[in-house]
Amino acid sequence: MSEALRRGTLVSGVGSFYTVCTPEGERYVVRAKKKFRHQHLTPLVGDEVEFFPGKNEENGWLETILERKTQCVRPPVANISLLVLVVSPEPVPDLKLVDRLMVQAIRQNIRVCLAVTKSDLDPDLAPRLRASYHASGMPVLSVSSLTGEGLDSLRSFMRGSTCCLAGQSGVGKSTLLNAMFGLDLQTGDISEKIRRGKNTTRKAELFVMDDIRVLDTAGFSLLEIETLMDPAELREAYPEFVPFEGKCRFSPCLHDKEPGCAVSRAVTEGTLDAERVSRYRELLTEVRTRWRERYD
Ligand SMILES: Nc1nc2c(ncn2[C@@H]2O[C@H](COP(=O)(O)OP(=O)(O)OP(=O)(O)O)[C@@H](O)[C@H]2O)c(=O)[nH]1
Ligand SMILES: [Mg+2]
Ligand SMILES: [Zn+2]
Repeated sequence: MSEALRRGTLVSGVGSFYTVCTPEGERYVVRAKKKFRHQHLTPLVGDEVEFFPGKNEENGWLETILERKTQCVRPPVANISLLVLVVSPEPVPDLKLVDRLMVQAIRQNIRVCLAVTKSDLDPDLAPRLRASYHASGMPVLSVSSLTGEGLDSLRSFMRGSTCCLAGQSGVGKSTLLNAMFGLDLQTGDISEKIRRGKNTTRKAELFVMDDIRVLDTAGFSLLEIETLMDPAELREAYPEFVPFEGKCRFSPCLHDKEPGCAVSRAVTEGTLDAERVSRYRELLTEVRTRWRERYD
């Protein structure tokens, strides 16, 4: 007797074993078929899949990965509709990482917001970042898992979405999910010596609540992401440049060092945030190099 194919969501993966959750809330551990490896297709947390549950106590098999609506490389997750970027006063925010993740999200039409955690430690960080990202349109929320500040606003923001929390190790992603949803995720200290997190969360895991699906992911750093795209496309991922399109002396203008650039003018006039534009230019240089060397 052949078993029936079932539908479910991939909620976690360890090695070659994956946990799949059905719409009824049943969980099964399955293994990926070899064919995925031949297709260079790695199952991702968040994937909608078809699987055979497996008989008796045996593990089942992952049969099909359904078409992905979105797919992120870092963190490696599929089908998210909201990326919650998380920064905190400590570890010191890496805004290059924030910008890069924002680019990745915008290019796929994934909504993005910035949660500034640990507001109890420095209430000024969120307002500062809000000013800096104002022109980009990215919402910046001030939260504290310790005092509870902003947790309701963030929860409302996440309602109806499949959300992924991403950012450096130690910013408080797991602590935030525990505080917001009463979960019991393991959290870690910040190292006294290097002032960084200790990579407490090791893998991505999806939690399904009533009207929110949320992914906790392992912290990572700028070193782990590379951005391969046509340099001209990077500009499109900066919403604050849109009002200046067609206003530069040269067209197309990458808003780098071209004379008569409207973006440079806006920076001088204080309409655009100088640091954000300067980080864009750094990233542009990297993207250009990477694009030139893409066949090496
Ligand atoms: N003061 C304060 N400390 C916090 C807050 N949120 C988290 N922390 C502390 O920050 C440290 C790191 O928290 P985690 O939740 O493990 O951080 P994470 O982002 O999940 O880190 P990784 O799993 O390593 O990526 C812990 O010592 C937490 O107690 C907060 O709102 N206020
Ligand atoms: Mg964590
Ligand atoms: Zn320009």
